[in-house]
Amino acid sequence: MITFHSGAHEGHAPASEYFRGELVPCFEKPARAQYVLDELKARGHDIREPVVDSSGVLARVHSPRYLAFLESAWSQWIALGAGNGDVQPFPSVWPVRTLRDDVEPVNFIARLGLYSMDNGTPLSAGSWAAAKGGADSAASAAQLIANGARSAFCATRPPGHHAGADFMGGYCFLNNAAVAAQSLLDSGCKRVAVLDVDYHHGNGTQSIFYERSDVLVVNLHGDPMTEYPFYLGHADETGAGQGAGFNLNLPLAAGTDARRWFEALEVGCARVQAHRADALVVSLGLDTFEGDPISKFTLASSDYLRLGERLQGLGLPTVLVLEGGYAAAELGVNACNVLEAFG
Ligand code: SP5
Ligand code: ZN
Repeated sequence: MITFHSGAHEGHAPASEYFRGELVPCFEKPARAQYVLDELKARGHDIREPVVDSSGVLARVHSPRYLAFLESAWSQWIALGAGNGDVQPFPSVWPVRTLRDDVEPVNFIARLGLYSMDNGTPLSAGSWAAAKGGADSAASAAQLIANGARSAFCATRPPGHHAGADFMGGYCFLNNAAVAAQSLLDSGCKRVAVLDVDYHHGNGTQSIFYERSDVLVVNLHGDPMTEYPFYLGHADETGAGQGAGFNLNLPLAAGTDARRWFEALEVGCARVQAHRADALVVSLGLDTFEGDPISKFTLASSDYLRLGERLQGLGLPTVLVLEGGYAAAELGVNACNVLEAFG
């Protein structure tokens, strides 16, 4: 399968994130993509740098003020203090209910909070370039599909499915799956389906398309009552307005095993089939793996062969976009198992 990958990902390398109030090394680290690339090369896949500039489609998925902030965030941060280049900025205040989010404060940390859903999405010098390289990869994969290819893979990091129209979160800055879906529509598809199999609910993708009927969003994930992102991903979220009926959430208890997970996948696949989509985008999170350090499903490496086979069986032109998966050393085998079984 043709894979798009931007070398710019290496520039997104924050040192630490918060875990139970302490700073710990980041789970979402450059080695993840390196393991995937090494395995792709070992199995003879065709790996290409992105060829499409996603600026146009990004402006259709994200808000102008968020894109402007993100693009210049690191340079704004280092301009504020001589030593800031070696310090990670974290938000510490957020405009929750009753507070205003329509006025951008001048204070940098206050603006960072305005554009963040959590304090778990650290920035570093190359974050914008890395995220943009991922979005360019997603747009490139969509173009390949529009030109007749059956499938394409985006070996992207940082991931994207938690990023909403105007916020970052959950290690995500730009919503690569939404970029792929919107690009497919812009190149002539009438209906697209997004199937998100990451352990965590793809709140960003859901919210971006929540009031639209042209993009069906199906999510299979840890129950938000106990799992991140907590505040979205319940079964009663089915879409609104024109989008009523075009969102399906299949929350599963922490500890869910492969047997139960594949049963839920069948429900999701049936809904995708009923949408009569022209193309499919898969948010391929691999943090459903039994060895994942932050997640609680128990899929084995061989289960990703079964996943690839099932996705193939949908019979749709498909863009697969890498999302989470933090058992870094196994990430390459798990991702390549999906691609190989897809064929
Ligand atoms: C794309 C993606 O997978 N983002 C995930 C973001 C998760 N951020 C919250 C991490 C909380 C970790 N809690 C770990 C509990 C381990 N016992
Ligand atoms: Zn995840």
